[in-house]
Amino acid sequence: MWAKVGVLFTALMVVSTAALSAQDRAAHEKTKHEKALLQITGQVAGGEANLNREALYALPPAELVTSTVVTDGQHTFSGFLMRDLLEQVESQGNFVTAVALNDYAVDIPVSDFYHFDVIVAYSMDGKLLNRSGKGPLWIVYPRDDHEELQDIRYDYRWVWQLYQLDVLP
Ligand SMILES: Nc1nc2c(c(=O)[nH]1)N[C@H]1C(S)=C(S)[C@@H](COP(=O)(O)O)O[C@H]1N2
Ligand SMILES: [Mo]
Repeated sequence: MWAKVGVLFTALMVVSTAALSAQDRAAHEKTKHEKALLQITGQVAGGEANLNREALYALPPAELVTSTVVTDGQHTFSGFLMRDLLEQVESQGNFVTAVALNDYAVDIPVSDFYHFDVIVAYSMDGKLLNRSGKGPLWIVYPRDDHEELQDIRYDYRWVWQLYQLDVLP
């Protein structure tokens, strides 16, 4: 009797997994086990938040078409708004130190994220950003929409290979 139930359960599991495309199945498995892509520390709820890909994708999606100083022509970036992220973690800060995998770090005033639709991008032209490119996460300003953003003072805030935001008072 119990052996038969076991066989039935195994059969159901095979059927439900088979309903997913190979691609979705791989994405699902990866997301489940993936460690945090973005670490947020400092003036946030609980003092720290670690967000994996699944948590980042749960934020309202935002898209931005712009040229950059390091690529040719215009590109479509997908991600989420920096202000949505900071509100999600209940930020109380006025500055964030954005830290990259290559140890590059820069302080950015939080006011930037309210004056402009600055996004944290995880894909460019429909392709996920990876570490050998500017990924996994890249701070992207709506450079083409605002002349004042076409300035070196803003260029250095476009942190690529972003992995940590330290929220400062
Ligand atoms: N991770 C990371 N992001 C970075 C930098 C960097 O060295 N590392 N340089 C910054 C600076 S100074 C500028 S002007 C822009 C463009 O830099 P790049 O031409 O070196 O890509 O990216 C910014 N983001
Ligand atoms: Mo720079």
